[in-house]
Amino acid sequence: MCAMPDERDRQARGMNDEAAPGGDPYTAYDDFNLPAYAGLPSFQKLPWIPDLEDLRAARPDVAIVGAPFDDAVSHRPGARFGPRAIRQASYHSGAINSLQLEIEPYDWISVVDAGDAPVTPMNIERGHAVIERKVADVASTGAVPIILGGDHSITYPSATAIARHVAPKRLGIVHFDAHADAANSTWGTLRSHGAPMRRLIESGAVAGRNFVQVGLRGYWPGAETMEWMREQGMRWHLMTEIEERGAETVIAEAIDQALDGPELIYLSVDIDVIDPGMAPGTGTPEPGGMLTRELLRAVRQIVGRVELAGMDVVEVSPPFDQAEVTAAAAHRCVLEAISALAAKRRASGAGPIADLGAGTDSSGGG
Ligand SMILES: [Mn+2]
Repeated sequence: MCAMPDERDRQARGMNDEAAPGGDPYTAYDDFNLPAYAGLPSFQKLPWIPDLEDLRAARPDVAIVGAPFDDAVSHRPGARFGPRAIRQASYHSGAINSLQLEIEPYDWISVVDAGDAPVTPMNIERGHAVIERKVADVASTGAVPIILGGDHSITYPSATAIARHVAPKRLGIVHFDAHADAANSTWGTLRSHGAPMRRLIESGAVAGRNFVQVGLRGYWPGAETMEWMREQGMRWHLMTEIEERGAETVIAEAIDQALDGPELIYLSVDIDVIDPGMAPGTGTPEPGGMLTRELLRAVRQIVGRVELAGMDVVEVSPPFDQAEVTAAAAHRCVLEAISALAAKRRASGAGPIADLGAGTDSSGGG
């Protein structure tokens, strides 16, 4: 899958082909440039490199990681199917061109799909352990991991791995969500998807004052939990604040708060921060959320300004989705982050990488 296309393929760029219409029905397209629905469904048809040694050899700038785990949900299940749905939620193939940032990201950074953490069902501890190890392994290659959930409990092992990786530098977290996810437990389960943020603060992975939440609304958690959050120095921006001040102003403040001390940011996006009218495929939908366009703009704003150590997009539950709209929103959050990272690379004065979209050599396995 990662073999370098031959010269003829280079000229057949599929949906980006500027060449005159050809009469040759056997024009060759490599898998990367075939239509999105053909071939293997890695993220954006990027090289699939699940093996750690192969990943070390490829040395990508960014690696997608699937965390197909939903054993810790409190309500609707289905997020275990999220990584596959997000990977497939795109009609784009080949090189992409961000109109928002005026950049073809794969010209500037190499991005691969590192496959899934080897999760098995019905065992929360094992699921979290293998996710933590997978994220740690990917980070150890120098790539920025972008993790596709999975329920939100996966942020506990994932951000833990990133915090360990960046130490002694410190991590701040910007967390988009309808819910604070800072309960002590739900029904007595500490690894619940309602509790990962408390685990991260308790363990010391991130300081409470640098844990910043955006988009909270609705009727949970209770006052006791909010009081605990206050005691930790956590900062949060309710949906009502976004309504009153506008998302861009609020996000700018959230960045300042998360980076008040730390050098790096972990970005966690619960797709339920978007209004369920625009993102119905999720486990605990709460009416009155952000617009998809506001969230995509926020991802560009954050990744463009901070040093991103890792990111996750969680709580996409495909069985409850309609026409893949929720999976597409999650997919675009990832593309916006990739594009913003590429724009930063360009702005740093670094030159472009190889002129082929995948941006890696043929050393990848899988
Ligand atoms: Mn959440």
